[in-house]
Amino acid sequence: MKFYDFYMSNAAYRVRIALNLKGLSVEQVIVDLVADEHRVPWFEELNPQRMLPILEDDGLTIAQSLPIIEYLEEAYPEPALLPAERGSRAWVRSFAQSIVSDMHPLMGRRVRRYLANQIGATAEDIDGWYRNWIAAGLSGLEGMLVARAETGQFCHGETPTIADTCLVPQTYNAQRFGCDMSPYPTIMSIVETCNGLPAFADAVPEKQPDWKPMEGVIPGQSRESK
Ligand SMILES: N[C@@H](CCC(=O)N[C@@H](CS)C(=O)NCC(=O)O)C(=O)O
Repeated sequence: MKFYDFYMSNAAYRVRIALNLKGLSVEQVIVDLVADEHRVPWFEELNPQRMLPILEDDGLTIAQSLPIIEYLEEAYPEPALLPAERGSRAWVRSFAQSIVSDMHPLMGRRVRRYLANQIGATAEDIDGWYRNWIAAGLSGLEGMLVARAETGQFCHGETPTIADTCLVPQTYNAQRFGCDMSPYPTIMSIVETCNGLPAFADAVPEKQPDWKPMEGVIPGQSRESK
């Protein structure tokens, strides 16, 4: 299995967690998004959407983090990352989709780049944009967790599911941008439990071989110096 990865990619981070939970090793191919390596011909041929992550397995090329994780779930069912009961499976998928489809697309690097370069948004404007969508998304997720009897140490019950593989990277990102996480105690308790597991801890950007201090809100502007 070949996995096209970049330490800073939130979507790739989800897949790294799933691979670790399933104990799968991959040949990691680093595609440096900051250096625009996803916009070179060989990568565009691999993924015309010009996005990470990509998994290659068994002659297949799979794009999109959730379909990749669902593929791993079908190909390598143990340990299960989806609950057995179909209503619970639907809930886990809907929680994951709330992050992957509703939150993350509003915050990506290309969106921030467009806001800065095409709309003329300042760093402050972009910070405000980011915080607004993080707060809208996380408060909805907190509500989903609080409302549900099945919420346990993890988003669903007492073992990690696909919901956790999406939640942890999204909160990592929010913390990286200095968002106030105090309104989300249930989320933060789950995240702490997850990060106590090697599968999650080993997937963090800082532990990746290509890690370097991250860029900030506007590409080219480092937040680490702040
Ligand atoms: N829905 C996609 C999102 C993929 C995505 O946003 N990838 C980002 C990195 S996290 C990317 O490759 N961005 C390239 C760019 O912004 O130009 C997934 O879940 O895989």
